[in-house]
Amino acid sequence: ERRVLAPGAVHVPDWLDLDRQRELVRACREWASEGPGIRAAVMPNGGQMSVRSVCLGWHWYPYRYSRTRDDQDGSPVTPFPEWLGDLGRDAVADAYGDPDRARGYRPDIALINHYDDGARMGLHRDGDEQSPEPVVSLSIGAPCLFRFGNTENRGRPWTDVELHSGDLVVFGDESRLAYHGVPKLLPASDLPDTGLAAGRLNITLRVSGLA
Ligand code: MD5
Ligand code: FE
Repeated sequence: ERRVLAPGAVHVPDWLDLDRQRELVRACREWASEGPGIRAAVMPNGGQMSVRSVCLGWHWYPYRYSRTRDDQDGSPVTPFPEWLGDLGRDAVADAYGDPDRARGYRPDIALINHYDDGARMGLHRDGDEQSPEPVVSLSIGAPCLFRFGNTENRGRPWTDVELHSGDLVVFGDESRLAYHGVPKLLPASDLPDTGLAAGRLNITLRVSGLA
């Protein structure tokens, strides 16, 4: 099942089977424990983000990318693994129903965000990448309310969408620079056993366009 949210934005509910979700949870746990570990990024105004994040390939900190963890211990970022790029390519092919569209898709960044119960993400645009290629978003664990806005400003119109464990969303074309956010997590009942103890995991795959 594919739900087109807007031109270039496609939601595929339950795209990851349970084995894949468990594999990703295991991998994220490992990545989060490497080096200085998972962290809540600090914004230029001194505020701390409520999600905790870890990066592969390029390290994001508000609002730039680096090969080193410049807001932590300066150590090199964990490499982006080949298998994750393959998963991203499959995601784009399935969401757009067009293998040709995905053939050249080579993500080199993964941003892994963990939301605990009170965490949220305000409306923003993902504009630090230099490439117009799509962002692949994978959700695991507790469901959330995802707010998909417009490309002009943080205000209406927006569309609220529930994202559940296993869901895929691909944001490309006109939707690549749309405002979006996560106002809240939703009550988690009858969750599949992914191995995630609590909260929500979101993995985004991106093309940096950086050398
Ligand atoms: C999340 N994460 O559900 C979202 C999924 C982030 C973030 O927003 O920056 O880590 S990514 C949603 C996204 C990416 C790129 C473009 C658009 C949405 N969009 O145009 O709506 O935790
Ligand atoms: Fe974002």
